[in-house]
Amino acid sequence: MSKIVIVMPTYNESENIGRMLDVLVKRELKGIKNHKVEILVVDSKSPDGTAEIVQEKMKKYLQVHLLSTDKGGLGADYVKGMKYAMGTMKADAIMEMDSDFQHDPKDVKRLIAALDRGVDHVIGSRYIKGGEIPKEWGIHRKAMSFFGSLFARLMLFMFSIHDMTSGFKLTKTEYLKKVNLDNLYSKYYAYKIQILYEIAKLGAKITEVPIIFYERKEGTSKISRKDLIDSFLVVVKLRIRDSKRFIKFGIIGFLGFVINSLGLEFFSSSQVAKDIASYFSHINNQEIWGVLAVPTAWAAALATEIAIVWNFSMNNVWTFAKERITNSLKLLYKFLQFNLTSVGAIIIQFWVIGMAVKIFGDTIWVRQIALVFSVGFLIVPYNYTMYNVFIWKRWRVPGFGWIQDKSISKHLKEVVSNRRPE
Ligand SMILES: Nc1nc2c(ncn2[C@@H]2O[C@H](COP(=O)(O)OP(=O)(O)O)[C@@H](O)[C@H]2O)c(=O)[nH]1
Ligand SMILES: [Mg+2]
Repeated sequence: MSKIVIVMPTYNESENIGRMLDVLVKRELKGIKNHKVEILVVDSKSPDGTAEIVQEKMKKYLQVHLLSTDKGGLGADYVKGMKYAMGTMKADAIMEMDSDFQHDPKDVKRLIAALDRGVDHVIGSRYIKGGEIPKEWGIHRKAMSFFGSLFARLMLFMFSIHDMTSGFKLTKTEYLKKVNLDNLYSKYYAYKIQILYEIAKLGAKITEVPIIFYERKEGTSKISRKDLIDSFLVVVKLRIRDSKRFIKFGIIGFLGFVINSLGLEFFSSSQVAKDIASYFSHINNQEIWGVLAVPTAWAAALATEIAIVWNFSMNNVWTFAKERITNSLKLLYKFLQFNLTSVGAIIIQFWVIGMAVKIFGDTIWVRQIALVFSVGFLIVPYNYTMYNVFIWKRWRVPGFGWIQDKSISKHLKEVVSNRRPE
């Protein structure tokens, strides 16, 4: 039997908290037999007497606990509650739930039932079939909530999660313990997005269960306009933090381009390129194959090969340092494989630059503009795909054409859509 702690933050919820604890303890928790469920109210010294009401209830209900904190923001206060629940209360799973009845206490058992199916993180979701946001919300608020969630999904490659900002959720502490709760980017509402993202990366199995998010009846909402900006920043920071690899890839690629460009100039006036091209001088006036007789086309191929060697070795020691190949036999094998995948790049350069000088004349401008064109539009997308799929094997390529980060996509598949019971 595992222990579940419902962490419930409150700030000025005297109109709600008493009734909420009654409903939970007297009605909802009674029906849950296979878990020990307790409630931890995290109150931030509400001036309206919320804590006193909780203390009253604690005399009657042994399952209710109170943690009084300074007001540090919803995220910061949740973190204090989670730590207390994991440490002092030894929780195996933590439920996050609002105290204002926007989350229906009846849904507690539905979230727990999802956990019992072997899931690590259950989201009470407003954006899957059966879920709802308040009908009373104006179009502005609806759009903001929906597009906010969509933005986070796209930026963080979490396409299969529909509700990124739900406040009603259940998480196994096994995963929460691995998240660095002291260094979250947000102290406010956006902490939710980060925790969800981090545990998805850790490999938690995630499920969404549809919930109806009701309109608040008593008290007032504490969410503010700055939470929108805060959420935006959290998503962007996470993206940048986890895109270091792409940035490194870009730097190596840029230097590779400079090498390619200098190499092209060097070889186009070299004897080597002329010698190779002279083998094909008899087909010089053929429309397509005549390009084989163009020395600059061969210069482009040679320069490309040098850039390829540069890219391979530098990406191996720097960009993909974690997956770095060190065994020398394997390195040789990979290098050959890499060259095989790069044949495409050499052929692209050969034809684009060769054709360009054939048509527009062999000047430095034509060569360099053709190089920029072929690298920018053809080589970069081609190479990055090849690297990730074949060489360092970071991507899998699902049927739909979306290319996702393997570490995340693996764990986001299971989206259970069970209809809400009446
Ligand atoms: N401890 C604590 N609780 C908070 C804070 N801000 C909001 N809450 C509680 O968190 C829950 C959700 O807040 P609410 O204002 O209803 O947000 P909304 O549902 O997005 O409008 C409610 O139970 C609030 O009382 C805070 O800074 N500290
Ligand atoms: Mg609310």
